[in-house]
Amino acid sequence: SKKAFIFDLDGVIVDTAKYHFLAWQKLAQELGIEFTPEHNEELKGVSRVRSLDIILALGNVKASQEDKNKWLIQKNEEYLSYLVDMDESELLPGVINVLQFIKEKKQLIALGSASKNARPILEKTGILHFFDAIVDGNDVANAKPDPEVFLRAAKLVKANNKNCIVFEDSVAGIQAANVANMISVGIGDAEILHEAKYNFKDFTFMDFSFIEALLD
Ligand code: B16
Ligand code: MG
Repeated sequence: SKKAFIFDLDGVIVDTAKYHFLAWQKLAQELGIEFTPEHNEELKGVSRVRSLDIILALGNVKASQEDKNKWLIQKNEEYLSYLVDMDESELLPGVINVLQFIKEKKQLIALGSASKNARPILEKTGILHFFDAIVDGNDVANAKPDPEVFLRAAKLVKANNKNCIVFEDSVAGIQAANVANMISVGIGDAEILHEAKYNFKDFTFMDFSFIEALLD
């Protein structure tokens, strides 16, 4: 039977983490909160709403829901301003080759992202056509490490969970894949992502024989 390869977006397909960081940092600065690249690590794979709560907690800032809503819009507008000029050059190394190889092997490809901006990013980088299903932050109620995002993706492409392979750069995402009984593949720091079944620094370190071995 066919395998479904489920890709996380931010940190796996594109390096948008740097833009999220700049946008959050701008807001944090305005609120007088110190926000460093180390703090930003904790926001990987985490929803926009939860990210704001983490930042406000860093500065011990209590805020009304009205203020929070305003800041969420402000952050997203700043983030979107960085995406205006985005093109295929922002795809992470090896991504295109892996997508092409999976397609040549006639297997399934899905997106499982926490981001509400996923679709325009796939369009701008020219890879939308590779995807058989897209599940993003607009579709799920429960954020990673809850497996909802990956379970939905599997359902959409009609694949058994055990036939799904998840590529993730966040600890929460690896945990979500494991809870769903999917094959978890960490993309990034193997020490941080030690709960993953397999680890690769990036896709250029992943030989096609690795994918081939997963097929039957
Ligand atoms: P947005 P992923 C996640 O994407 C990011 O890792 C995380 O930093 C971000 O806060 C979240 O998307 C929400 O993004 O503000 O665009 O809805 O890694 O799950 O693809
Ligand atoms: Mg990610």
